[in-house]
Amino acid sequence: MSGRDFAALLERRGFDFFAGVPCSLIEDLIANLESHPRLPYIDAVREDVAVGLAGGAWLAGRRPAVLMQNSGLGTSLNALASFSLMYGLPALLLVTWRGFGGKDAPEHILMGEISPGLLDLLGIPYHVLAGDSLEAGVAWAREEMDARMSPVALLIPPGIFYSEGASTAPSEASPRIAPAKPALEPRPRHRAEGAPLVARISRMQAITAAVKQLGDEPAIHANGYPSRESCAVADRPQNFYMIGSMGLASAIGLGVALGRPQRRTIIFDGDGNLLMNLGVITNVAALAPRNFIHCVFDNEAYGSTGNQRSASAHVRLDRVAAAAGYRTVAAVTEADEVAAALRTMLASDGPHFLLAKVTREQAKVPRIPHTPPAIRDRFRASMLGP
Ligand SMILES: Cc1ncc(C[n+]2csc(CCOP(=O)(O)OP(=O)(O)O)c2C)c(N)n1
Repeated sequence: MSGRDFAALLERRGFDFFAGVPCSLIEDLIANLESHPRLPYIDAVREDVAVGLAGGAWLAGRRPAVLMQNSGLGTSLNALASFSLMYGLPALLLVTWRGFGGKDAPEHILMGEISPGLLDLLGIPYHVLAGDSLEAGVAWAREEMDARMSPVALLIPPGIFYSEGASTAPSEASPRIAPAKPALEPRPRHRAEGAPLVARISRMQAITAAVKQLGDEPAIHANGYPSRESCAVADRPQNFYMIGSMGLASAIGLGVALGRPQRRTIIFDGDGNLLMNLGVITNVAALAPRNFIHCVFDNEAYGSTGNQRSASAHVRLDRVAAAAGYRTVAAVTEADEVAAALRTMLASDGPHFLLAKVTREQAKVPRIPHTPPAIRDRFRASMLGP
């Protein structure tokens, strides 16, 4: 089947949101989606980001599919285990099966051997696609993901899709670059121009100031204390609390924002969370969703695990966001500045980036009292209505 016909089949079955990282086995399908008049395809920077995007899109009412090579199953294990499976978020995983039958380039052999076993271990049901059962495979996946409220996979061996216009441009050998010498001395803070930002308020104070500006906007919270403190300040159905899936707040938020472009979407991120998947800001900047507001509570530490230092003491994340191409960027250190910046951002087109420097102080707040499915259901109801 051609990529175009397969895209049409997916559309007939109701799939309306696609995110992934390319594999040559589905080159034609991706080329078709990239230029499709109706079906959006997000070129995620990593497969776990695509899983986050798909989950966010489902929470916003879409029916998502994730495209990945089976090597990306390795990259997305934690996103699948502690996000899609834990919350119960339906998605179709289209996983190409490199290393199929033990015949492929060396880097694919082991992953090819263990791919079905990995899906079994995760408890993700799958079918192996065959040329004469594509229709039935997609129908099964659609039914199964809704019935189970879970991701399901279609493993795609080589030779299922033929190409209508594949590019065969040879990849250029990358130039050799000498590795930088590791820095042994602590580096000065914020070596870029301008005075350093000195944290004056706690994350709890910053979150309190931010939450007061919100109406019914959905807010996606990074795992750990950002979630816990925000829940203690104001537990709202529109709050999606990440319990695991560290690093995915911005990806999930991007999925929500793209899934419901008319609703402003806020991300309450941590510096450690953002650094874990920094590449996602290039997805945000490239797609430039106007309704996307990215707040980072930057304590220059992995606060939730004991305040181990993070790289953001040396790297101004707001400048990274500005360089990537966010529409507006602000960096603040006071509660009234948090409030004022967020007010402006809520009233204007984004994507916006708000860096709030905060101290490492941690409030004594309980864990999130809701189960993952309860967080999912009340959030989705707040997006779609009863
Ligand atoms: C993949 C993964 N690695 C490590 C952890 C442990 N962990 C949980 S929260 C956290 C720190 C998050 O730091 P940050 O986003 O800066 O938020 P903070 O707690 O400082 O507010 C870590 C390392 C995890 N949950 N998942």
